Amino acid sequence: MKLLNTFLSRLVISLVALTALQLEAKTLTVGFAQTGAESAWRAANTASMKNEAAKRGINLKFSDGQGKQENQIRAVRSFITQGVDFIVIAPIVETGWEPVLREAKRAKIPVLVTDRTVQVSDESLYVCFIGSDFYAEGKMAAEWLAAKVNGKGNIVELQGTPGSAPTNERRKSFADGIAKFPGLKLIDSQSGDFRRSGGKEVMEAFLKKHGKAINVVYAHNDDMALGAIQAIEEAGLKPGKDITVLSIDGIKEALQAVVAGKLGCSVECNPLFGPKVYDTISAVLAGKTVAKKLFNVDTLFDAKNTAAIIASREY
Ligand code: GZL
Repeated sequence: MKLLNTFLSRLVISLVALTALQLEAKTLTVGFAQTGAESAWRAANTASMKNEAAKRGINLKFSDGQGKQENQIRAVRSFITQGVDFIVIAPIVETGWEPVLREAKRAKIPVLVTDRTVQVSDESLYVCFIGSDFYAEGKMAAEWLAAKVNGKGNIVELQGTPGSAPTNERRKSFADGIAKFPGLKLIDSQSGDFRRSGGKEVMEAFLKKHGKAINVVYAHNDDMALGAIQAIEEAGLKPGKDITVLSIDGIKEALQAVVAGKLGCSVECNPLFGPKVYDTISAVLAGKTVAKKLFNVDTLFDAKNTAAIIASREY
């Protein structure tokens, strides 16, 4: 009898240990190389990725690139060494990713690109892209402006991070959009690096250089637009009256500026795609085929439609 009890208790212990091991084995580990913490949009994007991972019991290894590609590449190499199940990258700039993506492929670790696109010669180096269509955003902004100012005005542009996909595409599509209106002239363009302080400093310089010749400010993101609005007011001018300001992202503080009449419009660029990223990772690990590019749907917010929705905005 004693022998049987010993055998049974040992059987129970090993079954519990096996179950624990199996449970441990099932915990998904994802390495996420984020660009940095340059804007309110970025903070919302990071929160979405972290909160959703916690909700799903995913072991998220998070790395803040602090605005430098070399930090991101170092983080990806560390994820490979750690043997994570999946790697997610929000690439600061479009180029320079091929070598480390090949290392991930050799290690048989799938990579998902979010937020900003990469330029590679071999698209199989990443599973798919999840983010917004930056070209469409710039086009929507240009079309809104042309209607707002009847196709006439001198524009200064606040560009985002040099070499980043949103900067490249928002600049090109806006230029393509205003090209149809000879009365709309781009008189100056400079990077504020997607930062509020950058938008304010560059706008102060534009005001010194161009003064009252400026009719429009086109900012590649809301943080820079809000910085520019501050500079315009400090110069004794009225944003929304003396100068039309338009931007992209749709953060709540920008929508409040739209309602206040200081910001003409903000084209949404929704950052809350944590759920979509993890759903896609689960689908890929389950052997399902996913589309190469999964674009988020973005809306333009201006005086006509912002007041009604602002309370419900999550970021
Ligand atoms: C867009 C994202 C951009 C935002 C900025 O998807 O990469 O970077 O427009 C952010 O606010 O800094």
